[in-house]
Amino acid sequence: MMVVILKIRLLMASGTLYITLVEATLDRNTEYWGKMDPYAVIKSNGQEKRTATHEDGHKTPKWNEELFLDVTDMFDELKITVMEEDTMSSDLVGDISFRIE
Ligand SMILES: [Ca+2]
Repeated sequence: MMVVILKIRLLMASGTLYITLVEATLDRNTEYWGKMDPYAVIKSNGQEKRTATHEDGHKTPKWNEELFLDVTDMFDELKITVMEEDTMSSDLVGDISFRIE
């Protein structure tokens, strides 16, 4: 079971959606050694943006980073994925999808 609790702020202004990814609470650890280095990715309508990596943020990463997407349709699905950065390949920690209405 993967649970990701994200704290985000949304602001819509003239066709642009501003998403502030504040922080997350993660219930799993994909890292064998040391602490997780989580970052978040948002995807919608073929667009993709990511936050910086919170090094050693482990299960309570804080990004407090504002990203933005062009919104063509108010009902576009928005997907937020939390990844754990690794040198070889990043691991999926959890994800969530929702629509803005
Ligand atoms: Ca790592």
